[in-house]
Amino acid sequence: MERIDTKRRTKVLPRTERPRLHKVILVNDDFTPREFVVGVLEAEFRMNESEALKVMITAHQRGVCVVAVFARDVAETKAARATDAGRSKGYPLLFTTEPEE
Ligand code: NFA
Repeated sequence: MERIDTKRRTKVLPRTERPRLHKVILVNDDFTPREFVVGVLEAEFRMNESEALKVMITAHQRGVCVVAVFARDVAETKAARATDAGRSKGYPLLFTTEPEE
């Protein structure tokens, strides 16, 4: 019986794509005290005071600032914890996440 030749002759090269990193973004608001934002950045994102001040001021002046990039689950957890820290004090402080290009 005639058999159909199904043997693959072109080699399939392994291609492992790395999962995209996600940015944590600090969003400005008119109510959260500056020192509180700095404290959250230090505690949740392990920044020193001058790094935290820079990020806070950038968000204050431009509306948003990228805080750091992480694997998606880490970014989402940190953004949620940092947002909750503000909410627990009655502040509208907001951290969001978005995938890197
Ligand atoms: N805009 C806030 C203030 O003037 C400070 C702030 C900065 C809040 C960055 C949120 C994010 N008190």
